[in-house]
Amino acid sequence: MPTSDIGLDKTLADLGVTQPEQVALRFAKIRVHFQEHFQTVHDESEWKSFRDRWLGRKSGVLTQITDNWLKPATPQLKRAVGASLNELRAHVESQIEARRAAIESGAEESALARERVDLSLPGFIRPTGSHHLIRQVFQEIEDIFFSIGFSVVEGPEIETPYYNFEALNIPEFHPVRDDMDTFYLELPTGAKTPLLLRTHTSPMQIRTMEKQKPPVRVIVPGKVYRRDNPDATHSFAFHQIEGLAVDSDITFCDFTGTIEYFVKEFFGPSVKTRFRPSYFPFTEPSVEFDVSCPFCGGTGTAAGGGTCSKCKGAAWIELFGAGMVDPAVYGFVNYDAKRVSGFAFGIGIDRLAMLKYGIDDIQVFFQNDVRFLRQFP
Ligand code: FA5
Repeated sequence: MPTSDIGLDKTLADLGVTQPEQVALRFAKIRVHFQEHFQTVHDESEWKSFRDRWLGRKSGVLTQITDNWLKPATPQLKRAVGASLNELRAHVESQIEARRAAIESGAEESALARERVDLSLPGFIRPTGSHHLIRQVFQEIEDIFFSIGFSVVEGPEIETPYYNFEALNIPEFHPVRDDMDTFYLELPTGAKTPLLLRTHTSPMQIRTMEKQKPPVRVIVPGKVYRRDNPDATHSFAFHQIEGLAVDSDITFCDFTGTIEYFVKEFFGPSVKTRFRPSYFPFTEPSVEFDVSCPFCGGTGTAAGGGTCSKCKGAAWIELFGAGMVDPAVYGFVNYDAKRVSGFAFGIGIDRLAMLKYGIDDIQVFFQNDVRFLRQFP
């Protein structure tokens, strides 16, 4: 209803109001008008225009009553207009405030309703990944060695020739370096020492012994690099786990017992083991460690007859190199070779995993094909 309909644009005299009772009637009409308008206010923007229309300083209804009715009122009517105006103001203000609170809490409730979780709805299935098979094999091996008192240390993949070769009793021009050609880093001219990608985890033997006195019992999992051409059993980046135990009284029997324990835990108790003489400049004596072929049960014959394709009929599979630590190595780390003894081994993880899980091409470990990875959840 426009304000002109309730006479707000006129003075009381213009409206013919001369008695206090008539004033009361006029104000009663305004209350009705207020209530009608009040019903239509439901949200914040409606509330704001409602508030401005009634309480606005310049042209709100209450301002108009003050300006057009109260100020020009005759002394006889002034008191009645003033009293009614005060009552109306109190009513309008309290109603407007109450509606503001109602709108606010209503908005909160509906926001809460929007956020409420319906527990009966089906959940989201988020696919979880799994560890790469190589990581799983590392874990298996680490657990076995943890159980007999070894701990894990890790070291840098970028090494100096000293740690990768010299301190392991492999001087420059030693023929063993041919088998371990690697990648060298481009360094600024004038750099004091070349840097290379380590060819094995054995440098950590030196770094560990430099840092701690015997007893030492560590394994070193990690990535290593060689300039080998990729084929089914070779990669230029692969994984090894080094083992080193040094103490005052470690014998060759401790060495063979530890290795056999590990292999039977890893492949199962029925697997047979054997040592063959070998050569590494940092172990003396050195051995290659073989297991009876787990695929043909150490017979050399495949289940359906014919030669076993895994061991090629040999009945044995070469697993890794190892040996008693060469006394010359102790000289590089200030251990007294007369007082300490120990053993070391270096296991190629990729080939071990291939053996255990029947994988015939090392390259699948690096291709990230999920059809392969999902077979090892
Ligand atoms: C070594 O690397 C010695 N550091 C091991 C060692 C440690 C001997 C401590 C004695 C004492 P070798 O070069 O044989 O040894 O390599 C160890 C294993 O790494 C191999 O048995 C094989 O499983 C794996 N390996 C070697 N070259 C590759 C390659 N290009 N790709 C994948 N695996 C490889």
